[in-house]
Amino acid sequence: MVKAVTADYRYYNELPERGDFYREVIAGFSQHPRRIPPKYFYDEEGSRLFESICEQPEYYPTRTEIALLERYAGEVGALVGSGCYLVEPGSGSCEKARLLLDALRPAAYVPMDISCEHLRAAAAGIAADYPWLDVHAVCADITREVSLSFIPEQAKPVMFYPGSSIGNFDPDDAVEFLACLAQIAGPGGGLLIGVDLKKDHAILHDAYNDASGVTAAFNLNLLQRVNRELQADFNIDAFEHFAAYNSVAGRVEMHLISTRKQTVNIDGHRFAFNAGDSIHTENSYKYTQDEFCVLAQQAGFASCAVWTDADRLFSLHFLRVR
Ligand code: AVI
Repeated sequence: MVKAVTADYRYYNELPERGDFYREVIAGFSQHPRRIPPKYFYDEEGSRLFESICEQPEYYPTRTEIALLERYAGEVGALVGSGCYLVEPGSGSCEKARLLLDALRPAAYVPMDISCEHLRAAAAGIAADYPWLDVHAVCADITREVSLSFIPEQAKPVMFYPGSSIGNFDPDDAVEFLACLAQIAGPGGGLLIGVDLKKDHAILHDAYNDASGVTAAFNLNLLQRVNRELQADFNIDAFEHFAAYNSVAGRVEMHLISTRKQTVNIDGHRFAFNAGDSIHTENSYKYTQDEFCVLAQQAGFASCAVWTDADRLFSLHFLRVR
């Protein structure tokens, strides 16, 4: 059945009634160094800033991955076959899925994101532009268990996880998360995933310290979000963005550094900072092609194909559940 040409899509909200934000910030502030999970970057303003990061000349991952998707969508389509359920956890603006839809001709597209308004707008755009496609938008925290009971049992889902967001998990958690994707995909299902590669440290440094200061604004917006949503009184001017490659751990680390001695109040909890104290806001692990294949194998996937750009900045892997 052909669907009518309307911005028509199905919407499911799987977020808990009372968000986990408060609990996770207070718990993260009891650790040393203090930390806030990176998934909380993506409120409306954070999602907007992230899209702007992706357009910065220093931030090579987005344009490199897009070029790979444009170039190899046909090869991916030949591996996947038509009629799959294309499931995209952390779909953001859904722009990268657009590069696959004509080559894959999936039966349904399932964007999933924690940022509900952003998700709804992106899903409506896809539904309007691809009237032949079933769109099921799921607002969820993808780091928690999510039920996708509307996917028929005979469908072989193909998970799509671009952007190297897998790098934002610590390796053990990455294996656990990939294992969840394997479970949703089921035996014979697939995973198309973008993975940022290890490279010259100067390229990495610049990518997370763009000259226009967009990454710094993205990092600092986290404190603005805590102020807005958790009745906190962070003085944003008293923290600064810090990002550097840690070559021992193989990751770019982002921190917010207190520039002075100060006390911050979050909904009645008081937290003291000395000058130089850090809030660790993100890790972005980089992998060699082989390191990532080992990780994916531990999660139950077998590698089918890997594409990289000529400068070996970024990789796109297609894997099947064993
Ligand atoms: C979403 N994620 C893959 C980005 C990254 O590169 O780790 C988030 C980001 N943080 C700073 N710039 C981009």
